[in-house]
Amino acid sequence: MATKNPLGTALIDDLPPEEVPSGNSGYAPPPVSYAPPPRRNFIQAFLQQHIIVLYLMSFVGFVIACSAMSKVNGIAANRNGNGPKPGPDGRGKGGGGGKQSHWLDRCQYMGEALYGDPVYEYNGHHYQIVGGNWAQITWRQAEMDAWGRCYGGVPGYLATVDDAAENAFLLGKMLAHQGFASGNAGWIGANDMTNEGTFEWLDGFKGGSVFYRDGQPVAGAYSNFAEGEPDENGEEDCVEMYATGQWNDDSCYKRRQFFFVEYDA
Ligand SMILES: [Ca+2]
Ligand SMILES: [Ca+2]
Ligand SMILES: [Ca+2]
Repeated sequence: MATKNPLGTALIDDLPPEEVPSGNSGYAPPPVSYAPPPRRNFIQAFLQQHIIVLYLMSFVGFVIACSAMSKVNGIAANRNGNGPKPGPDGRGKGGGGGKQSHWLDRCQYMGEALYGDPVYEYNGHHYQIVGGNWAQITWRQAEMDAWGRCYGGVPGYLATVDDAAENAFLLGKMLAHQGFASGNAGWIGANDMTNEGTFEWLDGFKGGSVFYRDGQPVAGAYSNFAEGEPDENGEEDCVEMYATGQWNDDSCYKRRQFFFVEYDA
């Protein structure tokens, strides 16, 4: 029990220990907070921890995008005839100047892509006669369709007619086609898009051999224009074969019933 000193105040020994004044008189410890530390936003934490990985992923994505764009531009350049030139074997062009490898790779991946049309063999090459009286096909549509076909591991192309025998073979197949009707015509690979009046073949992979210029056939080359043709009547840069077997230059965007696909296989 507390004893009193003569002044009547409590003796130090009798004070509760917690009430003993410390050396820092008046010091009050800061209140201790037991609230959990503020939680960092999850995304913020993720970004901080994985920032390097994210930078790397962005860079890889950028490289892939650049590569894809360069491919697209390469294809466009090829289509404009500004792309890589044909190899020493002369292969490497087609489709108005396109690079063959894309189409070749596609055919080697796809195998055959004949779209139901029969295949005929003539003189070491194979052919399809595509269309019917009901069809309405521009030269450009025919050209692209031909490139999308595959036989023997190679893509097709709008036919190059090298001589009268090949012309007669193709004509015969068109006339015999079950969809043929009088007056129908079919697109062949001849055109004078590059230089007006200078007609050349798409030639599949071989690239644009000229067979007619300055109003007459190139020496040694075959052509079979009808009387008065080619006449560039309006703007006519693509060549069709009439049901007579004779040829006419006509608008590439007129529609015809047939087109002739040739395979170098
Ligand atoms: Ca041919
Ligand atoms: Ca023309
Ligand atoms: Ca014409």
